[in-house]
Amino acid sequence: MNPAAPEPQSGDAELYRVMRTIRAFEETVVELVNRDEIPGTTHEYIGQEAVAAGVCAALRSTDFIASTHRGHGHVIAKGASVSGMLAELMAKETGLNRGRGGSMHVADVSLGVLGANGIVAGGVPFALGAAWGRRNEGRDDVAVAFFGDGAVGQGLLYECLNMAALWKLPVVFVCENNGYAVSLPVADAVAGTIVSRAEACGIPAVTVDGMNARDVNGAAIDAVERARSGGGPSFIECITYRYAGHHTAEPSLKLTYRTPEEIESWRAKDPLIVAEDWLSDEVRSRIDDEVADRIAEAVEFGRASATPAPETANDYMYANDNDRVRGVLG
Ligand SMILES: Cc1ncc(C[n+]2csc(CCOP(=O)(O)OP(=O)(O)O)c2C)c(N)n1
Ligand SMILES: [Mg+2]
Repeated sequence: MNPAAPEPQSGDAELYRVMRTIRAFEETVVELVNRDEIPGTTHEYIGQEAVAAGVCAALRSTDFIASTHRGHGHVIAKGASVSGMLAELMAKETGLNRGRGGSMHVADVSLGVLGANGIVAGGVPFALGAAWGRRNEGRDDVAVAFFGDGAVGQGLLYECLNMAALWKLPVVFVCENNGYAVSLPVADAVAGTIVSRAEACGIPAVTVDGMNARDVNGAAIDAVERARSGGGPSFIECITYRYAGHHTAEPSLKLTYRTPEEIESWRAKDPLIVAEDWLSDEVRSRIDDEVADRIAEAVEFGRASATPAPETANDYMYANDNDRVRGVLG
């Protein structure tokens, strides 16, 4: 613990535990992708952990989140089983979605996780729908829409900002501005500021240090409280950075859109290093050990699990309609 560090706050250990879990999970995922134990490519969340941890720490289990293609961190932070997630990515029957969803469609509706989403900005209307539905039921649950800076170029986001403001929906818009949409820098894609877009709809908007889980959490607590008490939507822009490529296949492409110096400069702001200052060495290493055990168990669980039987490939495609699907397809 750094003697010049700020006073400990309740929740610091939990924020650190969630971030360490996401980091360890993602590092393991990269290894398993490289060994072909996870099919396809995945989008790593490494570097952005403070956003998922800080936002989800402000939520209850009955609140909703709608995620993105870079969704593992959000799903873990909302409380999903790490073993179930890893098995899902390994396309195993024991996965959260029986191995059918994979990285970009992992979901756990029982925890309010409406799913990762392969369509840029595609999860945002899910959050609006969930918020609207819950409010109509007279409940005070809140829905968070996570999206990247790339979603700022999607018209769908503006339809959602407009509707959420008009209908005063209990939604928190969380923009993870990691500086790039694939290789396109934000400065070449977004005119003006990101928050001004929300402000144009009358939605209160703030920009926070997305590498600092306490800062993100503080903004999220305010926004969630506003939404829960009928005050309508809020918008949080989190300035963050991804250390890895856009996805696990990027290293083989040898892209040059960012310099090693730029990546290095963000390493000093690593959200885990920032949070290390808030905890004693003892607490930190206990959490590190617990997380390492949990991830090792998840790998064992995934490896020991069966892949879905080929004849079940069409199952779960339509609700309660598997016979029809089998009839049509074969
Ligand atoms: C509607 C749509 N357009 C294009 C793509 C291809 N695509 C996948 S990820 C991505 C960039 C997204 O950037 P951002 O929203 O900043 O998220 P980040 O990858 O930085 O987390 C694009 C263009 C897509 N998936 N969906
Ligand atoms: Mg981005």
